Order: sequence, then structure tokens, then C-alpha cells
Amino acid sequence: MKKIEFIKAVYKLNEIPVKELPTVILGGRSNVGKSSFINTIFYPAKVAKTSSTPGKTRSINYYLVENKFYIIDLPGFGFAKVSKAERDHWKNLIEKFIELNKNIVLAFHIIDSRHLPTQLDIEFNQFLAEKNIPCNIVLNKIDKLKQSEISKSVRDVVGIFPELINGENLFLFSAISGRGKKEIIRILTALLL
Ligand SMILES: Nc1nc2c(ncn2[C@@H]2O[C@H](COP(=O)(O)OP(=O)(O)O)[C@@H](O)[C@H]2O)c(=O)[nH]1
Ligand SMILES: [Mg+2]
Repeated sequence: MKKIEFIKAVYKLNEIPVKELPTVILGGRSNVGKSSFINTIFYPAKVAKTSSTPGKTRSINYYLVENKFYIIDLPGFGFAKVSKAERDHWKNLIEKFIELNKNIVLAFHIIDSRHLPTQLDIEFNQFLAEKNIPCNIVLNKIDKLKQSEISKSVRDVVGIFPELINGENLFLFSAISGRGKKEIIRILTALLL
């Protein structure tokens, strides 16, 4: 992956860029590591802003890769410290956006390997399945776990999402060690052909 450009931050559904290009979406809880994922995959370009303060990305961030496809960093869902009304607002916005966008070819759903998927993760996964959007689950922050804990995390997530097969639609990832980067790049490269 060479050329990536930040295109725009979208706050409302009528601000979506008009170019019809294949689109990859990136979803997950607030602070799970979506922006870090982009920076790791496209290193040395450091295009995405990361933050240790949860709940920062409040926009739909469009990146353009090699002028061929968009990759979109969605607002994080399920940050505990916001009101239910605000959580619902973001969940609705994300779902409407996905429904309106007919160019989505693939999703990466990022889940922190240290925690069980939440109800919102389950709902996001189901929503993508209903919309027939192929989804890869990325278990990240794997650098924080021992091997035995990694195995348990994989077992747990496969227990919740039985369609997952490690290495096929489930990937272990670390923005720190770069683990899993090759596999993700292989998937994205296929979109350039
Ligand atoms: N140890 C570790 N920390 C990570 C990893 N990915 C992200 N982080 C940290 O998690 C926090 C949130 O990351 P960010 O990418 O901003 O999350 P986002 O809200 O989902 O975009 C930051 O402090 C990152 O440095 C990872 O793979 N390993
Ligand atoms: Mg972010």
C-alpha cells in the first residue's frame, strides 16, 4: 500500500464524497485502535489522528488509496461515558451511512483482544451480515497478551461469531508489533487489481 490521502471528514450524510469508488469501512468501539490500524497499514504515511482519549473520532473519515478505493474510519461506537441518546445517534448515523452507500465492498471490524465483544459489536456484526457486506474481524492490541491469552481470545470470539476462521476472516493484529499487517495488506491489494 503506497499512496493514501485524507480526503475529508464527513459529519452529515449529505456531505459524502460523490466519486463512485469501491469502499472499505472500518468499524469498532471507540478507542479500539481504528486510526492506529490505518497508520500501521499505510506506514510510513501517518494520516489518521489517534488518541488515548476515547470518543474522539466524531466524523466519518474518508481516505483515498492509490486513487482506487476509499477506506473509511467510522465513528467509534459504544463509548461508555456518553449518554444513551448520543450512542443511539451515532449508531443510527453509522447504519444509515452504510445503508445509503452502495459502494461498500468490505468491512474490517476491530475488536480489542483483551475484552469480549460487546452487545454493540454483536449488533454491528449482524447489521453487516444483513446488508451482505463481507466482514473481517481484526482482534487487535495482541501485543498486550500472552500466547495463552491470545488463544483464549480467539476461542471466545469464534464462540460468539461462529463464521470466523482464523487467517481467513479473522486476523490477529498489533499496531505496535505489526503482527497481521501482511495479511491485511494482501486483502487490500486485491482491491487494486
Ligand atoms: N498496545 C497497543 N495499543 C494500541 C494498538 N492500537 C491502538 N492502540 C492504542 O489505543 C489507543 C486508541 O487508538 P486509536 O487508534 O486512536 O483508536 P480509535 O478511537 O479506534 O481510532 C491509542 O492510545 C493507541 O496508541 C495496538 O495494537 N496495541
Ligand atoms: Mg480514531
